[in-house]
Amino acid sequence: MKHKRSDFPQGFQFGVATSSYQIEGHAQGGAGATHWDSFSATPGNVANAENGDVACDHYNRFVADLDLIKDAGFDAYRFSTSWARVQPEGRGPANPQGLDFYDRLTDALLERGIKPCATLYHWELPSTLADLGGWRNRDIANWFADFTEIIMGRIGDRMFSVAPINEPWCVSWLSHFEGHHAPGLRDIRATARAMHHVLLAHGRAIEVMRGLGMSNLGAVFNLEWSEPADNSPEAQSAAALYDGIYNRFFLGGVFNKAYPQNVLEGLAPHLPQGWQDDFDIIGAPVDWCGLNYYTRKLITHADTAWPALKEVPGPLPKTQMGWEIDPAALSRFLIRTARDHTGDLPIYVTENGMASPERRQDEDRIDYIDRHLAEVRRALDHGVPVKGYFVWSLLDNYEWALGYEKRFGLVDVDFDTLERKPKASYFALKNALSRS
Ligand code: IFM
Repeated sequence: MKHKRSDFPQGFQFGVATSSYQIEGHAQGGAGATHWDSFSATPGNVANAENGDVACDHYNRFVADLDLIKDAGFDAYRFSTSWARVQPEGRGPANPQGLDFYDRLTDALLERGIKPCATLYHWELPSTLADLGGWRNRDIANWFADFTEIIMGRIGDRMFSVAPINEPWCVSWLSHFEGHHAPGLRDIRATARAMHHVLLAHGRAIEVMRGLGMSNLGAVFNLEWSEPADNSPEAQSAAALYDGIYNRFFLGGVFNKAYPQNVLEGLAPHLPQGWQDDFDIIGAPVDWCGLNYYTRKLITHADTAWPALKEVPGPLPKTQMGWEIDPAALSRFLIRTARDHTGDLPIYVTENGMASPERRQDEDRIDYIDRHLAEVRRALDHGVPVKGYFVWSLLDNYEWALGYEKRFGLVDVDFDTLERKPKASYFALKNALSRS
């Protein structure tokens, strides 16, 4: 790896990220059913109908996993808390085993000198709440606030940072418009409601955590750079709309208290009544902004109903996911986000990494990370207050609808034996973090 720790400012945080359903093993410890359990049990939704029942069995093996984080020299660990593990019915009584698990995880991180960075929700909605309409139901903002109070009432005193929701675009658009993730809907009214309610729930969780006296609260967005596939005005406006739906809707709601006009042209009729009155909750001040970045898309016009756009295959080298590798878009995003949305607020790259079939000598991943770190440095040179970079992911894990085949880990997991084996990228980062 070309980069080393001392290439970055003093105090810059290097971390790894994971999420609960993708690694813990959901079928243990008294966790309730989630919409990912039923989505994956439905033929055709998930590769090989795989689910998160066992995953990496992190629930039982977290001590060894945290040792891996420490041994590599990472400063921070970004994990998520499973709503259904904490409240199996989504509302009502907490599961003591679930709370104990996150309590022990937190203490084990602190004992190792690793900063705990929690995300409250990373996609496994309790089934009972899905039955009530899930993200389509405005009440979810209050259910989520109650969950926040319970879990952060237990571990909030020891968090370095907390963000309520991972990737609002995935929670809403990918899951309710494209149907690729649970609950697998393809309905524009459901989508519009989910897009708005996910931000409302974010705002309510921030309110609750402020009430608990917590600080260093943020929001995490996934961004995709949108490039017109050609010079035609149709492609340009399709790309601008893709950018609006994917990126600017969520950043705009939280940081500018407004949704982009080009998105409202198609979405406004489907938004819940009175949405304009929710921005004081949605836009409650946060302390940092997290960006998850992986790829770009080439976009052009499509002869369909709104949004009338489609992706076009691009020429750049691709990862195991089929995603084009475009590091330069990361610095463009960091610079643009600070300019248009966040100003002087700290920005973290909360996820970046690649899926690769290479299970030992993953030189492709080392190169991917190196090239993206170069873009973080470029943004720093432009004066963007980037404060940290998290690799997705520590372990190979459950890649949602794609099952266990797509491997994002710095550490290989044999899903038959659950044995962990650090890859070349793990050692390259360990070496980079120790060099000054
Ligand atoms: O695995 C996911 C993660 O759950 C959220 N961000 C993107 C990753 C890779 O697809």
